[in-house]
Amino acid sequence: LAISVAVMGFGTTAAVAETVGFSQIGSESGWRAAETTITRQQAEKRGIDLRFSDAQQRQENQIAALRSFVAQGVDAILLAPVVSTGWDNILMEARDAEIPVVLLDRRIDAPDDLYMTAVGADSVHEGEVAGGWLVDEVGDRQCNVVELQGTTGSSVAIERKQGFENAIADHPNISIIRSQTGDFTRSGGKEVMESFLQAENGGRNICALFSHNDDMAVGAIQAIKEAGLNPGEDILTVSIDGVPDYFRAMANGDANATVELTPNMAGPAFDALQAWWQDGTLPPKFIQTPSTLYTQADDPEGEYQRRKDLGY
Ligand code: GZL
Repeated sequence: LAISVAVMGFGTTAAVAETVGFSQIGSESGWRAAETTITRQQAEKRGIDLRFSDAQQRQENQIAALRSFVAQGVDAILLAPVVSTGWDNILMEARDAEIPVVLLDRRIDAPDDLYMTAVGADSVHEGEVAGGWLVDEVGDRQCNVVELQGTTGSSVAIERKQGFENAIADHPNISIIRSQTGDFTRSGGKEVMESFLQAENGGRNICALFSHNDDMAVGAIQAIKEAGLNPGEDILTVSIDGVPDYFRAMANGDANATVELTPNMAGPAFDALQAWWQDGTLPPKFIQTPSTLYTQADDPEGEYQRRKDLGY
């Protein structure tokens, strides 16, 4: 049985078992892997046929996947866009095929009629929460910060950086002395942190690390230890995601704070799609997920256990 509904420029045949194509960035971080696991679980429980593609963090692979989903005539597309530009043409092909696109966890620079809605955190706010913690933590003390940036050109790397800079703007005692991408990976975070430590008197000039995600921070913590310093004490660490291994580091005193990002972006995305398939209800253009700060005072061991049950 198929119900044909042509609404607001998106037409679709909402079949009994909808087919959704998911173009996932890759599995560069623990958070990303959890997002994939939870998306599969969310599709399963809704009886949605999920077609999955892992792009190994390459935009051209995502574009090819989207073109394939359009050719298959899927009922909807989920896209976690690795970078924020270069999507207009392929998204016009999806729109011309009347296939709605929902963005997960990152944003794009494109006309907003090219996607139905975007699910994710306010990434500028994430950076502001992280920076705000450091401002409160160091007070008037001079604090040289090193920054591990996420994937170059991704909306989250651009916006988290902006937010952190907003938070420290009125505190001249806090400044970012080095900033480089670690591409959201543990190995990237470790390698770049090693170069920061070597360049900054073995790390003795560094007061704090701001990392755009926990996986890079976990790699950096290893590098700090190998340099003979105590992470979480000699060098404070503040990060974003809230993955189990970072909570474990906080429980051990090796890390200080993180801003949680839910890996369950698919739940709100599928809810929006099902409402639309059901009766043509269109979601808002942005469905915001919360950004909660966790520190060593917030039962990090318990949070570690809770997230192990979450799909990590
Ligand atoms: C953020 C998401 C980021 C995570 C990283 O919304 O896009 O991508 O913070 C992941 O762990 O690589």
